[in-house]
Amino acid sequence: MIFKYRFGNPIPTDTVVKESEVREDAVPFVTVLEGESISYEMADADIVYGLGENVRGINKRGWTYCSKCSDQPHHQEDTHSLYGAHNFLVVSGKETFGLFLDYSGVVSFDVGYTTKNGLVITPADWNFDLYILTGESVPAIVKEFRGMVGRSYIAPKWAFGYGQSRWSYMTADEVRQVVKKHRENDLPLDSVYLDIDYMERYKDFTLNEEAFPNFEDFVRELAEENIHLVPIIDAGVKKEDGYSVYEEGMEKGYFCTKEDGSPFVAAVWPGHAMFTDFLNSEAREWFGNQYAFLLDKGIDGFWNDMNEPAIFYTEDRLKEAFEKLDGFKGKNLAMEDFWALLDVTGSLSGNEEDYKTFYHEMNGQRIRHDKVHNLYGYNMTRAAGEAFERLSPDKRILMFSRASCIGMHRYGGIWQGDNKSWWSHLLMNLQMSPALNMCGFLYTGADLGGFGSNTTEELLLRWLAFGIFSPLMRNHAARDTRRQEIYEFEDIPAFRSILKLRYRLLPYLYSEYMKAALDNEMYFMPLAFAYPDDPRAARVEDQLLVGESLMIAPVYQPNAGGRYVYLPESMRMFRLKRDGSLESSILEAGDHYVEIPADEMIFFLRKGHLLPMAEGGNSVPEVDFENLTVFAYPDDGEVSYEYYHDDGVGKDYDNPENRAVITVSGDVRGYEVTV
Ligand code: MIG
Repeated sequence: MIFKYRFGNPIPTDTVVKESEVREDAVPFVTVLEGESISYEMADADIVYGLGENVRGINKRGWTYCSKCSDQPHHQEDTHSLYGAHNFLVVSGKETFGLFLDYSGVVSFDVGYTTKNGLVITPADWNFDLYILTGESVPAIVKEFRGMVGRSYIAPKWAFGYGQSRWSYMTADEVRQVVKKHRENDLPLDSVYLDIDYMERYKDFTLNEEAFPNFEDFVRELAEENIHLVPIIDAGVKKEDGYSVYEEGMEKGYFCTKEDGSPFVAAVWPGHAMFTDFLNSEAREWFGNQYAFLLDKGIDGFWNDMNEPAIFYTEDRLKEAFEKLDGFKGKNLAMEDFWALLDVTGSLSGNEEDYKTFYHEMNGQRIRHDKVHNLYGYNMTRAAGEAFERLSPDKRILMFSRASCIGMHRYGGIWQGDNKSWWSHLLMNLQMSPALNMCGFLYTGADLGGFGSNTTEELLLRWLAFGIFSPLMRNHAARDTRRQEIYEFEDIPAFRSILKLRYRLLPYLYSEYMKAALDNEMYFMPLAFAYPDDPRAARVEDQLLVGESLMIAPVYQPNAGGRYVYLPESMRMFRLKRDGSLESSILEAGDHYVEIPADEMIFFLRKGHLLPMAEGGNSVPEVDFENLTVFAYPDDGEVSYEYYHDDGVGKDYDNPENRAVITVSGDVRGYEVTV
């Protein structure tokens, strides 16, 4: 059941697509203190799931989170806000219910931080829709919520292949080298990402013709090798006379303005830049149309960056900073003064005050940015998604964004922003994944190996052993960090076998992804979602279910050599050896210490479930999705699996012919089947 309550006069977010009637009775479960907070008293054993992109564990208890899209390249355990704003959670325990705050402003969720059992939600103002959802189980509540916010974005099948990225591929030849080295080393690859360096001085929808000459031919040349080029698009539009996107946007009044109506300018990568008013539907349409510049050149995938929006500095703030700095000149700096001095420059980027100085024109209303902050990246990606429907109605286009808000999940996926080459961020990647799925974000993935800081071979191996299960599987690193392409490391065979396993698992992973998207199901699940009556399963923070058949237990610590795994029931364990062979054995329910050297990995097949596998290949088009080997762990007698399969490019998602049922019976051998 969905219970909807309206407070004040909410700014429309267009997040909810299935309308429910506004109720007037008391809100169930929670206590609403109008103008202050929404609260709930948890029982000791209650678990809180959800909140999408946030730090900490699968169970969100014990911290305060704040929905405020933020550029957080140095985030760690005590960070409150990341790139997305995802106001959906489920309380599971004494009482089980879902809660969603449909709201465009900043909101904090104190989940047992101030007091152990207090869940306190505090929106910045009192204009929002509050939804309470009930259902017979946590997954049922999630499904109800997902139905309410609409179908998740579906990526083209090639985008389930491995992608290589690095901020600083400066020329076409450098990209060619990346492709060549993967192919030479027998390493699968489907895409190479272009970061801001492909543009002419960081100008959106331009090309650096010198570094990337004859771009169309280059795109075609790579396509012949089954490689897709995926360029980045930044939110800020360079302010430069003669640059058509700037001039047109100015002429039409499509950029955000300051209070006095003059254009709002802030510095990001291109230098002084304008911010398209994505909340204005005309501006959105106009910006979306710009993607045609690259679509027309054969590009079929993009990533949207810097759309929180990130602001390095504004002129006003900079001026203020220089004035303050002047005050320090010639002064004998006491320690307090010294810290204050550091703070002057340290607070220039992403300054809270700057977000209160510009305005949007939304449905004929002028709205200050901070009231709608969390809708900005969402609507940039919506601009692209809506444009793709017009410009490429029959072909899927890859799109994922850095900033997001629920609602955006219909137009694109997300990557998890700037992480670090830290072991803790590998675990965070795992823990965040089901929370994102709950909020509708299925096409997700973190920068494998870590973006900032220097990675190590072992960290990259372990991260990939988890990453091969992520829909978005991309190795990405910042410029000035250690080279992170697989071929830069010593033990290429170990990487090769892990990567190739991804391509053997693709029929299953893609099928599970599609069913999750089409049926509003989870792709990554906490164990408790499938084993609700097992109190031990509820506390497992470092294992996940991947679709209906698999459980994973990645290694996320250095020099570990193995780990403890908890099995809620007997499962069939697969072990990938460095030569690519798979061994399997049956493990009983309970706790196991499993040895897992860094050049091997394990995963589990659940009892009563099937795993269809392909021969593999070095790119998605090379994978045969029709002649499969099916592995089983039959309970007793017959086991079936609903296999989703389509051409991976078109949009005929609901065709019943895309679903075939595979049924086998007998022992645990591999079966050959053709679908
Ligand atoms: O301020 O385009 O998260 O993936 O490599 C950094 C350069 C801007 C942030 C993105 C990252 C990308 C980088 N960008």
